[in-house]
Amino acid sequence: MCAALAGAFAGREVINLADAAHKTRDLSGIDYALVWKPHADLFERATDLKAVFSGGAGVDHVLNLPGLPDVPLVRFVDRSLTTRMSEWAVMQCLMHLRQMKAYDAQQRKAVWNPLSQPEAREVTVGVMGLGVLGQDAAFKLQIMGFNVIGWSRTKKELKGMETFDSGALDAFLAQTDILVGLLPLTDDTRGLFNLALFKTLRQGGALGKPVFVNAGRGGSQVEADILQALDEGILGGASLDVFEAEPLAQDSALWSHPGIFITPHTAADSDIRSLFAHVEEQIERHENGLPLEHTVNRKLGY
Ligand code: NDP
Ligand code: OXD
Repeated sequence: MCAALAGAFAGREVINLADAAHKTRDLSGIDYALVWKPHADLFERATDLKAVFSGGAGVDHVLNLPGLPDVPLVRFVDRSLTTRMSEWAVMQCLMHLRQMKAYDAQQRKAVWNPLSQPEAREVTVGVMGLGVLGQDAAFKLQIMGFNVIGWSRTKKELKGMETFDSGALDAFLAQTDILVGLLPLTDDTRGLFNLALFKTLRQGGALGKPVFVNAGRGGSQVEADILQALDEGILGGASLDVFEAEPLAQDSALWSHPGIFITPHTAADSDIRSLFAHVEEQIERHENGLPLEHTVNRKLGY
């Protein structure tokens, strides 16, 4: 981070609080804070903040920071992060479409056994969350040939895509073969991906059984229910990048389940230089009297 900081925020004083030398430094008079997992006393010390910037696209844990001041909270929105997330979502959907778990198991046993191969257009991918990440992923999944539908709190009009608002969840799930979760963690989305929901996904589509893919937040999924759904044949597979508790415990049964792909919350890393450029741009806007972009609605929690 230090190397990236060296070229950032030209003409401004920057205090890197990861540097122990600033442990007791007076932070009153500081205008902006960029945070991810800050010291517990940050907001007691920085009493004059004009805006807080989240180091990530998700803000669930930032909203829970003790003493978070009532100033605009800006989240990270970035082309590179968005592109990486779409790469991950498309890759996971293709891995399930092309039965890569089964082929990997066969390869380990030197088994030559071609499996049935549906085409992407026979498979409906339902994307939950049609924000910055969900929309980009949805369009790129369409380009790969999947039939893509989407669900969000407020209904979206997206070219060539059937969309649903939050009141039409059951109709959306009933058509979905691969469910892709790109939702923020809020009071409304906590525990949403549970056994009851998995049971309402379409059974008997081109993949045989539905698949669950999640890179939103682990707090939205019930991991015991994912395992149960896989073991009872309600789900045919899963891809998880986020977990109820991170890092995922060594003894979690998710690690060794033959139907699950696991990545360690790396679907879309924040590029530090892009993050600093985004914060710099927003500060410039603010100081030029323009509205801050990507501000969080604290009532909605995202
Ligand atoms: P946005 O805020 O742009 O989009 C959020 C979407 O979720 C919107 O479409 C919103 O609906 C929808 N939504 C929120 N609450 C509900 C609800 N209760 N019911 C239905 N839809 C709802 O967020 P991003 O797309 O930028 O990011 C999504 C999440 O991805 C982040 O919050 C973060 O948790 C996660 N993330 C994960 C990363 C990783 O590496 N695994 C990296 C970056 C982000 P509406 O459009 O109506 O407002
Ligand atoms: C984010 C994340 O929210 O990395 O940016 O999960």
